[in-house]
Amino acid sequence: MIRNDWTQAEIENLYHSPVLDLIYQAATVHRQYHNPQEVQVCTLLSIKTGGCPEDCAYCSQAARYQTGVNVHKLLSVPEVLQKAQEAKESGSTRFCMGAAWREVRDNRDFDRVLEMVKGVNALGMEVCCTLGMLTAEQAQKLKEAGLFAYNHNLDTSESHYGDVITTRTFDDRLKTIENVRKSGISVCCGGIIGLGETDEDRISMLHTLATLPEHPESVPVNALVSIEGTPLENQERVSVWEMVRMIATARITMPQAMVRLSAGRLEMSTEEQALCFLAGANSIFAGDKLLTTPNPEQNADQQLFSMLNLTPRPSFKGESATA
Ligand code: SAM
Ligand code: DTB
Ligand code: SF4
Repeated sequence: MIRNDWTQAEIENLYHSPVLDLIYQAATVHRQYHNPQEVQVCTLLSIKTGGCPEDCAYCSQAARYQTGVNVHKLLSVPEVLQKAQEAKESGSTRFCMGAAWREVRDNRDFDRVLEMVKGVNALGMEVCCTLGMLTAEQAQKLKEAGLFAYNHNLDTSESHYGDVITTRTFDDRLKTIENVRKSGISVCCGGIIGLGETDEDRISMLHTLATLPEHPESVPVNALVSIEGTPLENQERVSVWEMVRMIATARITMPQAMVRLSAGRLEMSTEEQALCFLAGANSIFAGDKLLTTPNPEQNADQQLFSMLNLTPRPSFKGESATA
């Protein structure tokens, strides 16, 4: 049964259960709603890199921090379609384009992104974008161009939000998510752990997600990749048990969602990633780069899939491909 009325206390109880019980429960729910052998493979591409006016304390692309990121203006449509084709050939079924923007503006850059969306959709891939804040009208235009999903993370709890980002609010995030939802685009929304938040903050973020009128179709769980030059450069790396608790609690409270083991895989062993899949993760980012930081090589992921008997999930599963 899908519930949107989870209480904070219920989620807290789940999150703090003995970890092996939590994994067992999540694995059980996972098997009721998904084929546990199937893992979605997504590829990310940064289509516009760096120079962002926001102050997200974790981000390599905020202009105000000296991170050494290679700033790049918006890529051309053929460059992007070439990357999407390569991603498809290496087995990805979802292609996600990220831009270091605070929000979308109605200008020629947005028109170009709409062309990219049309082109990637025509390749038969699920096309996803993450471009910052969107109005309802912009969401509608993306939908008409064939956008399948939009990523916009809560990042952290409402109460920790102001310690991480001051240039926009938690409510701004919720508003964009609502605009995406209303347009009929699939919602991809999750967060990051390792930002100096408490367990209570993690539970509260999951509570916000699990009590949305409709759960996100996809919930990325990122471990902070600490970036030199940002205010969070010295944060300690999160342990696998913290990732497992987040993934398992997301899986139990939002059974139908794809739960994505997102940033942070490079530092994880095969065994640690296997625990995350057991706890209900069923999606990853593949390709040697996330947006600006490294990710496991294709060879390593092929070995991971073969070792754990995993198969890539087909695109548009349970959907009709929309044009
Ligand atoms: N600028 C847009 C925005 O902020 O919505 C889109 C791109 S932004 C890089 C997408 C998401 O990536 C962020 O919301 C955050 O959750 C995640 N992210 C960014 N930097 C990260 C890092 N260093 N470690 C983990 N996750 C990160
Ligand atoms: C998400 O939740 N994680 C991805 C994607 N959505 C856009 C981004 C991870 C970025 C990690 C840091 C970097 O490579 O810059
Ligand atoms: Fe800009 Fe997005 Fe990075 Fe924040 S997370 S600084 S909005 S690119």
